[in-house]
Amino acid sequence: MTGHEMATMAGKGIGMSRRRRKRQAAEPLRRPGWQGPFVVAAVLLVIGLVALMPLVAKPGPDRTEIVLIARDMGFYLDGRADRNPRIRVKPGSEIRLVLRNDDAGISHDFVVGSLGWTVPGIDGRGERAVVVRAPDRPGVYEYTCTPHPAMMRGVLEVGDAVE
Ligand SMILES: [Cu+2]
Repeated sequence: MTGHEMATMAGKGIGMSRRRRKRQAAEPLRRPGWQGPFVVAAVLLVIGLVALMPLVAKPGPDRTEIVLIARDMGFYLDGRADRNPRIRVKPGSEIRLVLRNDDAGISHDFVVGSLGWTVPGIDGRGERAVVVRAPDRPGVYEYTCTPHPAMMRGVLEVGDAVE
């Protein structure tokens, strides 16, 4: 290696490190200019998503769904075998009440008269839903099917003992 080559390499080395120093010196000046708004936007986005979560998630802890099946002149909870079951709901909870009629050729509805809840009649097979809100205080109410009140009636219980 000649003295000239060594001098050239040393020169390049100095040149590189000088450029690096220059870049490092420039960064702190540039950072607050363009990165600040992105950080603020990211924080706002996270806050927004967290705030929207209760609206997006449903049914939440206070929104439940009850699926009632009208079959063979009786009411059944979806997946349960007991006829005209005691239906339990939490005080103040919002309930999506679904009535499914499995009796072809027979009309059924679902009414809790004292609460003003009505899933309108379904003529033959089909499904209908209404959203209702349970009373804030515990209590016991009767439900019926308007065309068949003798055979299709049961008790709706509003109480805290509902898990
Ligand atoms: Cu009926």
